[in-house]
Amino acid sequence: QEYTGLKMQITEFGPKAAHIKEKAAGKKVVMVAATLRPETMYGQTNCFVGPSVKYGLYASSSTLGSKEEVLYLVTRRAARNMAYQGLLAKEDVIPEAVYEFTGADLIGSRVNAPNGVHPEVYVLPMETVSATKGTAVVTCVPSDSPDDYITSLDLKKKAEYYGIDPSWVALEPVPVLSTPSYGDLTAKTLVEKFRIQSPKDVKQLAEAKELAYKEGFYQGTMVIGPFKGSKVEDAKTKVREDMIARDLAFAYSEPENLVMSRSA
Ligand code: ZZB
Repeated sequence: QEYTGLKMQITEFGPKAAHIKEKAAGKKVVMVAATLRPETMYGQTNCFVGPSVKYGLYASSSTLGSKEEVLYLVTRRAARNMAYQGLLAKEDVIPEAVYEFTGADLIGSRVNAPNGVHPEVYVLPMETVSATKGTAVVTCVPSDSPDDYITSLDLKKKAEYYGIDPSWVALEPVPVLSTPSYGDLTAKTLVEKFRIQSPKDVKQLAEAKELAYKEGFYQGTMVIGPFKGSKVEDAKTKVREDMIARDLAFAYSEPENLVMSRSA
């Protein structure tokens, strides 16, 4: 699986993240979100972590020896894949974290949202984040991801239950691309069409995600950014290459799931 690793630098450590800031000792901390939709980054409204998922800080290879050292914030599993790809300071070893903590500690921190209309967003909890996919850091694009749309609604409705400030989840979905069937807020349209009520409606969400991927990719036209008016099919690679060239992101891949490749 070929992801784009989006570099979301922490600009402000949240109320429970003082200990992380301390251990980072003045180094930049960059949360790496794994995405398959680099063309949708204009519409980021939050960054999600799994509240009980374990994360760590790992020294990046890109800034080794320079004054501006960078620590990537990902799961240990992702760090291992990154080490093999030369993205960490030490290659071919089981990388050692500078420090480890759970996602809950990151809630309420602020991060850069590269390419985003909203240049900075808050980190929020997403219970359905998988610890064994990507980096377990997920950028929230409620215009085009049904999971992100319904999770944002749920967080808004139950802010107190989740222990978050309502202002952290105040950004509305931003139209990024338009499709003939679902308009310019594909995720909202699909969530309503499938009557999805909560992030726990996993079956309908899987179906909605599949449709959003297909329709967005094959029928979508960009309505924002330098490739406005282009087909998503054409814009996708261009946006990705541009982000990588500007050092906003890097290529991050994961080995195929063994069970899947065996049955394929
Ligand atoms: C931004 C984005 C915008 C995404 C969109 C999707 C969509 P997949 O297809 O199952 O491989 N993601 C990444 N890592 C995780 C994780 N550990 N747990 C839960 N979700 C995760 O999933 C890849 C997509 O799922 C990634 O691409 C990421 O969200 C999220 F408009 O990044 B995406 C129709 C989907 N639209």
